[in-house]
Amino acid sequence: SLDAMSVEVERKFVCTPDIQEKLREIGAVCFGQHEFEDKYFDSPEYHLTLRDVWLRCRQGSWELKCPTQEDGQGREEESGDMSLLTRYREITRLPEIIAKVREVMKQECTEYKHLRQTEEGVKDSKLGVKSTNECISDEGDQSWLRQLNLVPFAAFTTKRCSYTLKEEGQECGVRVDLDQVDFGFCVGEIEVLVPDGGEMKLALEQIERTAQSLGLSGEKRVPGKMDAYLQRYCPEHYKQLLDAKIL
Ligand code: V4E
Repeated sequence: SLDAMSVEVERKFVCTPDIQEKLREIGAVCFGQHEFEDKYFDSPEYHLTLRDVWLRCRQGSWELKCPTQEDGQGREEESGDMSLLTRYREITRLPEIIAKVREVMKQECTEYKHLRQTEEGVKDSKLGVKSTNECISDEGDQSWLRQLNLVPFAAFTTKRCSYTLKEEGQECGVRVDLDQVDFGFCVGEIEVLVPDGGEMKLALEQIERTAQSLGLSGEKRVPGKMDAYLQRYCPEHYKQLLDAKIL
């Protein structure tokens, strides 16, 4: 995404063999096919992902996906197809990513302080040693990862076909991605990027309409690339995320 802070509203769907034909029928235009590698990072204790925070490096570009403030407030009434939608704030500027990661790790420290070992307390106190600016003064320097005790937990390559669907009179278009990952898994995504302060309701309606015109109503929650990856390669991490109701 180009915005430094925007909300990605997304609905995943199961790819059927006729999906490309259906996309053509509803006027979706394929605007490119590309391949990229994603590497995801977390602390060994999964401080980030257990809070539904996802730090990744895609072809050298960093991105942090975090739950939006609205999540958990007023979403309980959402039922049926609406519950298939996910909303994440996407942060793409490195200083902001680092600040947010620090904040999330501190939250965890405060809430679980009484359960913590002395050793972890010492480690936590190191988080604030260097200023954000010092950490990223050298381009390509990834000392901030070490300082925050972040290690890779997943890496995979995706082949993506991207489609756009521009409805008449609408500012931002709907995008549909068909993803195929290197460990043998496919998933489709309908998404709208809502810029900071943009209209959320419109995005939700656009996604709903697109899903319906693709004949996708009545599906249950669809596992994404990460679900499939963790289930296969990191069963312990996967179980913790299921138990925490993150996945
Ligand atoms: C947010 C999230 C994860 C990180 C990967 O996010 P996703 O949008 O699935 O990846 P991708 O490659 O399509 O990113 P893009 O190219 O659009 O930037 S892994 C799990 N989650 C949470 C999550 C969830 N709980 N439920 C659903 C349906 N999706 C994601």
